Amino acid sequence: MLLPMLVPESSPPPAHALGHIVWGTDSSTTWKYDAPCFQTGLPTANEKTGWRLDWIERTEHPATHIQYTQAPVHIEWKNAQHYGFGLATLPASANIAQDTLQAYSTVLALIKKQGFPHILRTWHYLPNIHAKEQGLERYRQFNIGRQNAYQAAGLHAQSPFPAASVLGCTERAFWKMAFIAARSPGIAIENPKQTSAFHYPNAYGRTPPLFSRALNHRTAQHELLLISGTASISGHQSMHIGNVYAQAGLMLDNIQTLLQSANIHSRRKNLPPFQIERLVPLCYVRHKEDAAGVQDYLQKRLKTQHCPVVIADVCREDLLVEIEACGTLNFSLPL
Ligand code: 3EB
Repeated sequence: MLLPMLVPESSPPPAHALGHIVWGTDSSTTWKYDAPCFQTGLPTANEKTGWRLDWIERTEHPATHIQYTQAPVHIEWKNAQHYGFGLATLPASANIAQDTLQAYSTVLALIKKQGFPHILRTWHYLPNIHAKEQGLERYRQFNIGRQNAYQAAGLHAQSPFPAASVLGCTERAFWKMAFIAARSPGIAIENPKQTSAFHYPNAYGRTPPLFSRALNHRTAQHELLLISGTASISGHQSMHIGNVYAQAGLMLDNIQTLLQSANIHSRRKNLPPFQIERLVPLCYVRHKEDAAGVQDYLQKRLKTQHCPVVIADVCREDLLVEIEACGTLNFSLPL
């Protein structure tokens, strides 16, 4: 069973985590992690502490933790029974499509060799995401590299694309991706109110973004739901341009619609389904000034204790806010 746990960065890391993602920085914490740790460098907006997402697989199965280099790509990888978590890094070149192809190809080959060929979730924070490179936005160049890598690996249109988050960041030196992979494939969940990203029209780039809106993955003990970065998009169109609260509203409506789709597919018919209040959320806002108000709005509507808000460039220039989420249904727990 894979459990996501969101904690302040100041909490001690749990034993046996497969991986960690840290948003914000708390210079007073210097944990030594026994698993790949993605220090995203994205700042939290209005909080002193950083937030850390710990991925924990509940299993007796011993873990394998390796460092793998195929220059210039370096991958740190840790797996247990059903799941593994990885962090891929390479020095950024002047060609993000090439970097993306190279990094993905190395990752896809490594996870196959390790016995976890199904990539379920990716997190990307790309320097200068809206800047142009050879006349084309870097995000679009990234999409070209990602598609080329899937094609080269023969994965194109075969198993579902992973759930993903792609945002801009300020760190310039490295191309980085954190990812989760599994021994068995996930089930793609799409949003009937949004065009599937892999079917976006050419206006958003000649190479579409290859990700699923959400991925459901199950073992005998549980169901895992991994929801991609979700924004104020209806069909394929950005909505409520310039209005961050209206965007936040539609983005949560999109999460609700995705949950309905996920619950139709869920195996757990007679038990409580995935519920928005029980998900682990993480929100991105483009402008620092919007962070506190958006956080307040989200915590009221999500009824959650805490929704971290970090500052990042959402990958469509006209969008101001985006949210991702994940959650687990545990079959063995009475509810
Ligand atoms: C969107 O829905 C907004 O390129 O992998 C969100 C999540 C977005 C993932 C990706 C892009 C990606 O199109 C942007």
